[in-house]
Amino acid sequence: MTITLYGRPRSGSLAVEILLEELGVPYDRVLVTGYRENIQPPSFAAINPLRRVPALTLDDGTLLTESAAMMLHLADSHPAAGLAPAPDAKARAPYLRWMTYLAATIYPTAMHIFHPENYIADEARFGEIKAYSADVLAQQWQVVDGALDEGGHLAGGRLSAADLYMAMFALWFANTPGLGDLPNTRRFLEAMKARPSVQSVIARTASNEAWAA
Ligand SMILES: N[C@@H](CCC(=O)N[C@@H](CS)C(=O)NCC(=O)O)C(=O)O
Repeated sequence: MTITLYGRPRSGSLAVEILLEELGVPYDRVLVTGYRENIQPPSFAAINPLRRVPALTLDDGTLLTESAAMMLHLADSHPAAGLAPAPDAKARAPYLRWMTYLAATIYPTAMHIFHPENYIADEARFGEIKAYSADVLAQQWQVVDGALDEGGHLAGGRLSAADLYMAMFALWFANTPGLGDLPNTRRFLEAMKARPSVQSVIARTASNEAWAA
């Protein structure tokens, strides 16, 4: 069975797609759109009851939701790629710290900015939520900016899946003032954009190549 990634361009599937490219493992992509328009295929609710992307089915049929779980599992299960510090390595603790920080701190703040409708019914207050969350995100970015080492990595002095996960959020917010002022993150983003894995995913998105329906 081939690994299948359910997602859509520029969504949370981006990091998983970049990691799969880095690992060089074959995978299929299934486009899932229409969450808000209520036109999502009902069959997707069986895959993720929250109807959010990404979702991933592994080669043995195991289903995963939660982007961080996908990043951790894929990196751990391909040790030859060296994208996850071993459980007994010193770098494992900071690796888990930043993986979790991105998933539990940065991601929800980003969702408040992109999807205020998921948090409050009153449309008149969307602008307030977005502006407040943008300030919160700027503070959260400063923390992660300070964690990048001289080589631009979050853990272990080398590229890890945590960097690839962070690349997704940096790409989402590349043009926002909060990120623009942070020199380490700016350099990090440029280095990530130069990686063939990131370039191929971005090129596919830019050319709007359809995912398999
Ligand atoms: N905790 C989940 C969050 C997933 C999530 O919120 N995905 C967003 C896209 S980035 C989504 O599908 N939102 C539905 C929508 O509002 O379109 C994860 O890490 O995978």
